[in-house]
Amino acid sequence: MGRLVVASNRTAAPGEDRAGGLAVALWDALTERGGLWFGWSGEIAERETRGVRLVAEGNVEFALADLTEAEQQGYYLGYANRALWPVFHYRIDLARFDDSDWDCYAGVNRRFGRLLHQLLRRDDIVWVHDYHFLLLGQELRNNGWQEPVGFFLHIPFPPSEIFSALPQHQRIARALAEFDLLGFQTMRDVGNFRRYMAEHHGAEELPDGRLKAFGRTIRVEAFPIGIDADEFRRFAQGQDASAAAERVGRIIGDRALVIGADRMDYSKGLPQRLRAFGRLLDENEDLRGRVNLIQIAPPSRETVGAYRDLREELDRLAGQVNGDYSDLDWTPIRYLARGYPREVLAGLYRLARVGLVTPLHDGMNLVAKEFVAAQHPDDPGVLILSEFAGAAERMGAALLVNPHDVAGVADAIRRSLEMSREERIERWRALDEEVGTNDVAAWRRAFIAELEAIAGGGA
Ligand code: GDG
Repeated sequence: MGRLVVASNRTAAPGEDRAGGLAVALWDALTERGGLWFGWSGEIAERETRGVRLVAEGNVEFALADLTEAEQQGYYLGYANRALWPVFHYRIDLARFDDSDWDCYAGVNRRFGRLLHQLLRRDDIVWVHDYHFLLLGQELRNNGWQEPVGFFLHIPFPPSEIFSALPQHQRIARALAEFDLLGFQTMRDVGNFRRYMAEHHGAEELPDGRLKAFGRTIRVEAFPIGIDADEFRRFAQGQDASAAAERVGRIIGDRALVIGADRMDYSKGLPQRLRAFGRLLDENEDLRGRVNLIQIAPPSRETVGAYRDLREELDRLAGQVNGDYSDLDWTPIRYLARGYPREVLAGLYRLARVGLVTPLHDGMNLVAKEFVAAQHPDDPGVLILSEFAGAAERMGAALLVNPHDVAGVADAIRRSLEMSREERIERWRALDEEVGTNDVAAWRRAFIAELEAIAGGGA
């Protein structure tokens, strides 16, 4: 059995934050069979350095390449986060299409492709991750690599009309066709991709479901990512979690807690969520003084303008609701623009009566799954979930909402607060079954098995 080679923008190299299901899942996959993890070192070099830094830990090797300042601006903050991220999250209005950003993005993919190719051995299987490396498969082929390469997209794939707004969509599609296996989060993403390929590139669907395009045959499938449910369950019952719950419990007393925790990103629907909570208080006098929203929102990508605007909007909205409704002994929204350890989050999820997960679009959304895993089986909280989160495809037992419908979300919160214990338990059991069965280990095993089948000529 050959090595597994993972390529992703950030890695879990020694010294990096390894918390989080994804880093752990990939790490487990790499240690199981030995492997190589390739990506950006997180360092900015003065000038383009030619090579990679190799670090080994057990049977896993990390190969880390630096970016130059110009590359970080053009490839990472530029094309990846100002063009691809908004377009893939259905926000053409926020996208900036800049030819020099694209050149830089293509240049980094080319350079990284060359670096990675030098490290590959003939029987390796290669698994590339996410929107930073859409061209990496093609770059490996340009360097002569003929063995299977798989790709997994963590964010949504938008409908054909939106994807084709990217000035470089043809080039990207051509590059994607060089992968042998394309994994998406949901059937909706798979459908969007297939329709785009059919409409723009005359792709044909073979009887076995594979796609024929650009003279290549590609397997295109949904692999919904999960969490390490056991770990999160343990967190929720651990000491740090209880301590956090106690600390918050002292302040909120017997008021019901509604919790949200999201990276501060415009895809997460945070302004709409604060408005919905405001609407709940507008319309339900009896709930004033009886319910608290804690919204944790660690800032991210703060140098990108759209993220700075979001921060200002959230500050203003939280201030407005609190200004309108706070009383001497009650502040409705605790809005915390900082991150907390996962154990603390788990404790708050378990304490909460309602988990509010209302992104406008989201590849999957792991917070929804973590909220479920953290609940007490005999007295679980209610998950309110956006129908536009990938997670909704298999978590229909949540209260599904349209995150743009502020009144509808407010109603769902009210309904959750009033829901009988029997109904809460019934819904939670269905959700917990899904989260426990389709966990992150199942996800990576399914993907790797598929890639191996291709390598073995089985597909
Ligand atoms: C991308 C896709 C897809 C949140 N606040 C804190 C904190 N978190 C953790 C959560 C969760 C993770 O960050 C966020 O994962 P999400 O899935 O919700 O969202 P993205 O970061 O946008 O991830 C997404 C995912 O990739 C995997 O494929 O599901 O759709 O956008 O684990 O708990 N963690 C800590 N402190 C915080 O304050 N430590």
